[in-house]
Amino acid sequence: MTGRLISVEGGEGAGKSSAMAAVRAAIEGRGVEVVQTREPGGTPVGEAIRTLLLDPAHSICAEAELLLMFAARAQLVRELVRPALERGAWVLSDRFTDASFAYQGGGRGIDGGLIAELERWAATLKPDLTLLLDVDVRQGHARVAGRGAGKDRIEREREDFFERVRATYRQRVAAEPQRFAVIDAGQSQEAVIAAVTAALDQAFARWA
Ligand code: Z5A
Repeated sequence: MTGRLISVEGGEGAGKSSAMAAVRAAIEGRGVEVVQTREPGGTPVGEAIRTLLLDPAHSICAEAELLLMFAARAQLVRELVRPALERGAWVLSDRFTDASFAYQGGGRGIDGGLIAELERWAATLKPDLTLLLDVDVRQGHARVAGRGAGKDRIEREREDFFERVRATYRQRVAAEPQRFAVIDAGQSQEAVIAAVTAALDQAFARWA
């Protein structure tokens, strides 16, 4: 494989959308093909699973939620990610397996060893670089508060759930510091984009 897999992670209102655009522009600026995707989703099957997962009309137990996340991911890896990496493209994913550790592990309390086993078997890949947009839970929540009744099933969780999600992301950084770039997403959007671009420049230099 010659391609690279880059994921962007963060809690609610962290600003992943604008960060993704900046990452994409930085990679394309170096003449590299970018395949952009998202999780859960990214394939017809994955998008159908996403609709099911985020619909607030459904009550989904933690175990089913985890397995559905990995069902979508297994399909994404085989249908889109691996073929792209094999032809040398870089894959940019809005979330990847770290989100399952953070939300289903930290948030729902599922054993991390079990998630790691699913990662090995169903996901098979780890990102080469993960940009973690870290923001205070209340600050992130305030940014998306206007969504109100439009919140999806997971966004409707309580504040302590998102505190555990944030803490788990930080634990993952501590365990694998070389894979992560932590961006202070509490700053202005301009400062966040500058930090994202700097992190990518460092990665390019490392991989050159
Ligand atoms: N999930 C899971 O549980 N397990 C898994 O394995 C995976 C996912 C893969 C859907 O993901 C849900 O699935 C998600 C995790 C779960 N649930 N939650 N909660 P998603 O990534 O599609 O959904 P999301 O995290 O809810 O995305 P989001 O809310 O759209 O976040 P965002 O992309 O980071 O936000 P944004 O649209 O870029 O910014 C939000 C607002 O803040 C917007 O008005 C911006 O203009 C504003 N903003 C952004 N940055 C700034 C700064 N720096 N200053 C001021 N305002 C800002």
